[in-house]
Amino acid sequence: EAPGTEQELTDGFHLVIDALKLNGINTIYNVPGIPITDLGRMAQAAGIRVISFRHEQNAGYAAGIAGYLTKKPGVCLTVSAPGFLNGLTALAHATTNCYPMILVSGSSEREIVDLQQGDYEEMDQLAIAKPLCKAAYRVLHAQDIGIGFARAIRAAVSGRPGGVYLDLPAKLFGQVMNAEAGQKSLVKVIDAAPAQIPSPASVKRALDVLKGAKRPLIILGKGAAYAQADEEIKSFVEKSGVPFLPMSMAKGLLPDTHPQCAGAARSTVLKESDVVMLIGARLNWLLSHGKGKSWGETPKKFIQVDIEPKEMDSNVEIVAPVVGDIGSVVSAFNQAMGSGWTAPPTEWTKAVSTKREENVAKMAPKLMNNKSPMDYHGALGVLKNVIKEYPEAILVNEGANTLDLARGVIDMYKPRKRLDVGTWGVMGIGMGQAIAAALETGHPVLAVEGDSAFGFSGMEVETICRYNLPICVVIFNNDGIYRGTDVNGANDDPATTVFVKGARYDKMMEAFGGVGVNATSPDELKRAVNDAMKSGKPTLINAVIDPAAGSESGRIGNLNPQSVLQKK
Ligand code: OXT
Ligand code: ADP
Ligand code: MG
Repeated sequence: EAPGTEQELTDGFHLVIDALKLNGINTIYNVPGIPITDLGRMAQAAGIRVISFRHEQNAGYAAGIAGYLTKKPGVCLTVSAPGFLNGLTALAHATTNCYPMILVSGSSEREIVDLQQGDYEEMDQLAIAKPLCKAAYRVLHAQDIGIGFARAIRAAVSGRPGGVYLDLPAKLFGQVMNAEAGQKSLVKVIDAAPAQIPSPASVKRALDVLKGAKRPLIILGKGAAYAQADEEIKSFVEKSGVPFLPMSMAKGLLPDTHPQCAGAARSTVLKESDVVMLIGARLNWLLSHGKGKSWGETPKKFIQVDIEPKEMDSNVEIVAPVVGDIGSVVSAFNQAMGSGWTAPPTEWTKAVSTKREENVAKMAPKLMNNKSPMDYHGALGVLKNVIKEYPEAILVNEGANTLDLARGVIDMYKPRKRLDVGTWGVMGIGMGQAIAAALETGHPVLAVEGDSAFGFSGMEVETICRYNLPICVVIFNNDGIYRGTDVNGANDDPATTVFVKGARYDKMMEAFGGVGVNATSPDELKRAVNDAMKSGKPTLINAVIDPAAGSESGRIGNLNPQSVLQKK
């Protein structure tokens, strides 16, 4: 070759990394292997934080919640077929929960897959991913990598956020092209999630309905928390004087101790309200579809604020739909309300606060229960005080009784500090969400886990130790699912819902160099959690809970199908 004619080259590996960096994506959650091991190494060398997990599902849950916390798509990177499938549950979960996430999977070669000739980890991944996400794309040529990532990023965060699948066949990574042309082929996504301004007529209609209410209620959902319009929402709620009910992940958007919070008067406000404004919350099963017994006899008018027009009238009639992004809608509300807004009748607000105080007072003595083994309330009383003392800490929570009781007992004070099982009530989000929360926010994490729930992602305690993350896992160990007392009367096999009695989960943490503690009383629990919060060391506390303390399916036992036949 004559001097001066050699051209600078780039390849698929580097174009993927450059596309991520150009778009401000600085973390990848992954499990390495063919064909993406080198991609991870090179990304790490290029300054991207590459967090390696023990199972793709946990990496995927981490990416999904990272998207929720940051409004940037969380990226999960997996190998082909089995790795892809492991990550797919998390992608579907992200889509269901409206978290922006991109699952990037290496895949086998098209020509072999399509002829079904049995390639290494052969699978038509694109076709399988499609129904489970918002959008799915495949990139075949290095010069299209920039466009592929741009489409994926825009699809994940614009409109209703969700999961996107990006298929990268192995051969793509090794393709070379001219470096300058490669650089030019990359796309920095401009205004990936554009403001969606509500129509003035819809804003007026909504406020007119709210104004006409005698017993209004605002329900805040995790869409409102996601929107990061915290100040606007707070001033709207306060200016309106309307009681608000936070869905579980919207707790803390305004403090649970706020005088207008109706969290502790849930059934009263659902039954007795006459106008309900939903902000970033769907009328799905968690709200009994907006009808039936839990909504009582009082006729309701629903106002709904959501970015997704198709959400309106999905379960009941919405008399005032407001389609737009929550930040824009709520600031339009604030402007239109001016200073002349009248608070709802004190008869109503008084009734709500009286009920709330009653419920809080009823619960208070249970939280002081000092007995050993602990019951849920005795243990949760301790953790309630920990979050009060460390309001910046992020609470991750899963289980059945462990979830439902912690949700009620532990007050949250700041937005996006409570991360839980979401719309599907899925077990297994625990360690993935805890890891991403620690990495993305830099704040300490308290993960409150049922012993069953923890088992779905427990191997990631090694990951927590490897990255030395400030995560304190508290396992509510009641020897099983819901309760540890079930007995199988038919043979010697254990009952289907029980685990090894007296298991010591704290030893798992010790195996990897973290701090393990066995806590049998509230005092021991308190000491151990406070030590963990102070030291920031990876800690796992095995909190011994009375196996008889829980109830079947926690607060949702009514969802278990029943037959009139009682055959066993
Ligand atoms: O107003 P009223 O009087 O009604 O009172 C309410 C509030 O006003 C009041 N309250 C308060 N009082 C006083 N003070 C305060 N601060 C306060 N705050 C509230 O308390 C009551 C109740 O309030 P709440 O909770 O707001 O209201 P309610 O009625 O419960 O709300 C309804 C719902 C539906 C919104 C709520 O219940 C909810 O959000 N539920 C979510 C439930 C959920 O998602 N559960 C998880 C799934 S369960 C099951 O599926 C499990 N599995 C199967 C499985 C799953 N899920 N996933 C996979 C991948 N595989 C399998 C399994 C395996 S759970 C599970 C494991 C369970 O075992 P563990 O060992 O992990 O856990 P343990 O049970 O601990 O053993
Ligand atoms: P929860 O479980 O807390 O009730 P859901 O997940 O059911 O909340 O509902 C969240 C809703 O918020 C979804 O309908 C989604 O379209 C909507 N949403 C998410 N982000 C925004 C946003 N920035 N602006 C408006 N709506 C949003
Ligand atoms: Mg349990």
